[in-house]
Amino acid sequence: MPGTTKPAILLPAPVLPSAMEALDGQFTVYRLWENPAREALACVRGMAASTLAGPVGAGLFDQLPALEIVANFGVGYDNIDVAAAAARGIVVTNTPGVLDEEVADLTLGLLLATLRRLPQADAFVRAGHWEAGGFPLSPSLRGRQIGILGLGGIGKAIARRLEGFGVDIAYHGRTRQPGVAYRWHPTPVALAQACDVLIAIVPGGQATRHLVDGEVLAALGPQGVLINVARGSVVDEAALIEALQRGDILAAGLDVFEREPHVPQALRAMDNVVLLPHLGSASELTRRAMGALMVENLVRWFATGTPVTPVTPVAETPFG
Ligand code: A2R
Repeated sequence: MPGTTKPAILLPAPVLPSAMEALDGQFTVYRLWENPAREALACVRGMAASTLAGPVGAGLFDQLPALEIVANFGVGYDNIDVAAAAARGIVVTNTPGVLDEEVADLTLGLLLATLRRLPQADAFVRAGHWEAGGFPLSPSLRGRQIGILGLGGIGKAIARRLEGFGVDIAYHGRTRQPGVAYRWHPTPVALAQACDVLIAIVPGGQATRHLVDGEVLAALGPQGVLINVARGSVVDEAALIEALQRGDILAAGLDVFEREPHVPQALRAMDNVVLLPHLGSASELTRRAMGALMVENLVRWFATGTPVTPVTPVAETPFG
């Protein structure tokens, strides 16, 4: 029958309309939320995943015996059990590179908003308080030492921008990077001790769970500012709330949370935090580019057997 030669793929949750259209053009698409028949799932060879679709692991793989590839919408793939995928010979791809500059832009915006208290100042004007007196003076970015926790593609894009701001930059990763001029610190605590702004931009998953804990926050110090644009799991949220309440650190700018979209009431009630609903790559332009790369990974896999951006095999599963 014409048309049945298109590979069958599964969508666990809706994706961007532009990506949906491209997928419908290239594949026979089964939508999990429409409860496709078991026989349909048996012929599914590809999957388009995202953090919105929930965890993708052995449970789902067991229902998809013909699955060859999981193409993730996003650079972080802590939503996918890559070890379970590898054990079944399933290829996993992500969307690195196309969002680095966008996430870095957002990070600088969040950093400045947190230090100069821009959302609080906007609320001040809207509430009509300006006519009764000026807005209190804010902390500053001037003279600060910035620590980047995870100097990868996005971390470097953040660092490039920070160079223009004339601030000191240091970093921590598991290894010192050859050819990088920024100071490397061997542990997150050592980085936090040397800095008064800590920007978390490591991948999520078990290996980085609570990398920023109470000890790291204490090391950041009473003038310290934490910016988290990585994953909620990277920061011990309970320890962060305590550190902010006790004045162990000054302020925080958070784009990600441990149980998104739940944001603890304690954080929502604080005046020294800026809270965003996971906006990192969330512009129309960049989300379209991510969708196109996700689709291209599937198309290339079925056409050539070589996806564009396979996830680099890792020693330990980032599945958290
Ligand atoms: O550890 P290294 O030298 O491989 O450096 C990587 C670092 N990293 C870690 N640092 C400390 N402890 C760890 N357990 C650890 N695991 C990884 O994070 C590297 O410098 C950086 C990750 O860089 P990329 O793989 O280029 O990721 P990209 O595109 O910058 O995105 C980072 C994350 C995503 O996975 C999403 O969760 C979020 O940003 O949007």
